Amino acid sequence: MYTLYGYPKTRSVRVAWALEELGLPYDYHLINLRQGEHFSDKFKAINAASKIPVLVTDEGAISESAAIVTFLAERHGLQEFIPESGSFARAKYEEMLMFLTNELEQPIWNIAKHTFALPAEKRIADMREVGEWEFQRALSVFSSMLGDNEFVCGNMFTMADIIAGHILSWAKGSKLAIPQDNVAEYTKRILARPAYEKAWKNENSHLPT
Ligand SMILES: N[C@@H](CCC(=O)N[C@@H](CS)C(=O)NCC(=O)O)C(=O)O
Repeated sequence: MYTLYGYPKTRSVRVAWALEELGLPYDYHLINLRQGEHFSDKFKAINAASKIPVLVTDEGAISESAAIVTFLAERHGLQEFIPESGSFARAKYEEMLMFLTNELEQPIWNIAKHTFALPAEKRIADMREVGEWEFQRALSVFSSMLGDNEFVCGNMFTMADIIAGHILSWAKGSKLAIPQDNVAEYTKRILARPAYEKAWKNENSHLPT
């Protein structure tokens, strides 16, 4: 049985979503970011980076959301959720994952860091404008990569759609515009998946009342 360490409205929903898509049971362990629980020695022993998500398996702990969802699809996907290892389609999947996490996500993360995540004295107010500009630049690249495809890797739903869907939902939550019709429609389509709703509802249900 897997244990997911996470907190609502963070990247841990990516892993919860992947687990739900695969129909895998899992324990959910809330790491209370608001109370600084991620800096505890107990959690640092699980992830030295003090970050969530972390998936604890029988063989050890895995961090980095894109790596975790890829691992889950490799192990449990049964020819779905990820193109075959060594195929050209798999290279395009990896390309998409790298693009998403290195290019599309970073401007949103920068905005978040300079709005609330960094200590107040390290924040630069102008980063919002820089982030918006960088995000739009990456978003138009994403729009041409997506084209008329149903999913980011063509006609098969993959774990890259989970990463893309979460980033786009995060962008919307950060009030960033999504002017391209194909991306706006894709976002709606992906976020309507029942597994996504199950995932965030489960995370929310662990919040202290
Ligand atoms: N690249 C990592 C990023 C993980 C990350 O930054 N997680 C945030 C929550 S979304 C976190 O734990 N922040 C706590 C902190 O930075 O102190 C991933 O995709 O898993």
